[in-house]
Amino acid sequence: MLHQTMRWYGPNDIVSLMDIRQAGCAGVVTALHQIPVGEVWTTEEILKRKALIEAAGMTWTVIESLPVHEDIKKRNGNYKLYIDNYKTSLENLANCGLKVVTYNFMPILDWLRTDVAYELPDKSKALYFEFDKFMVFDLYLLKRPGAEKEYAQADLERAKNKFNEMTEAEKLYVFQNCLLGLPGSNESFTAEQILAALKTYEGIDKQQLKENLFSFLREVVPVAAANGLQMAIHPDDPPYSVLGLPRIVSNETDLSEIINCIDSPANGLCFCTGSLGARPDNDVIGMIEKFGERIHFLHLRNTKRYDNGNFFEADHLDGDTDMYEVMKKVVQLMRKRNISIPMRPDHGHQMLDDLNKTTYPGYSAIGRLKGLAELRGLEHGISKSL
Ligand code: DNO
Repeated sequence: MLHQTMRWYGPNDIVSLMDIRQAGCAGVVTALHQIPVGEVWTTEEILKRKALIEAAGMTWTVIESLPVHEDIKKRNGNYKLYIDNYKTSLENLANCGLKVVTYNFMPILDWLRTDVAYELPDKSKALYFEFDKFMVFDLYLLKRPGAEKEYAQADLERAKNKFNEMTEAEKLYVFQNCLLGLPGSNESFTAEQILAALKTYEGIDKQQLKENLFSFLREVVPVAAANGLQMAIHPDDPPYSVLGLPRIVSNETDLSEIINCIDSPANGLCFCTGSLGARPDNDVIGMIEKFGERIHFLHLRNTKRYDNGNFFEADHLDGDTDMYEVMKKVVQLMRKRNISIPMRPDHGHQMLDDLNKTTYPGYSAIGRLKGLAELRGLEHGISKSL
């Protein structure tokens, strides 16, 4: 069976550990969000967090994320120090008995949505990425220098029409959503901060960023392997370039290159069906087959794609990714490898009582509980019938 978990943002999360346990989870996915990116995670802090989770009757199954400092992604500034710190954090995590470490290599921004409260017909709320609104943000609100050169003429026309039809309140809303900070923080970037950060990526193209990732992996994967840890890279979300930034973990070719860069079981994937599934040219089911041996953690989530790269987060069993086929492959994979892979229902709709609460976008309790229950039932049925 899958090892069922949910993400917990730590003691400040209004979703409690007991909520997570009541949802049926055996494990928790969390990170020490209070430690600034790049600093060492000390054994003391790791053990404190671990004890909290264990006192609630669960295990700390996956670290999500041990974040990678921007200097490492750019391979400049203090990157050597930050890589050393990363290695020390890995050793400390292993000494505390942890096993799976998720990270990503998205420049500046993690995941991105233009609407974090997109109302569905039943009045629940979902996350939505609308490409036209994103162009409005980029071209008219952020006013990124040179942005217009990166879009096709037809896109520019649509962005202009969209800008003209949006109210001031809608513009502000999109602006705020696109500037939301890292997961687990309540802070947002300012436009000035983003523009300044973008400048620091000038001259770093896709190939360069890939090389920087591979150099990072060549240093940290051996440390992970020696300490019995599994590294799991999370794909880009959305899985294509945004704000002119290179994105290098978006499709099958990217994943192959990453996996082949160091042939070690410690060099693995956080396989997110939601991120990868937002691209019509990604064969998500085929990718599970192809990369199965290196899948150390699963994010199960579904998206419904519209034209122009737009997508919203559908119910877990609905949307464009055939979750039945995904689950079948996963069950077969676990039997073949004779293991239980940790999974979490990634994101959920804001619904019922949660509509009156302020939660981290995508991480209210009830919608995720619903998604997890559906996925659990699906797995149960498939396991019995195979
Ligand atoms: C979004 C998450 C991502 C993920 C990181 C992993 O909800 O799946 O923010 O945690 O990209 O490093």
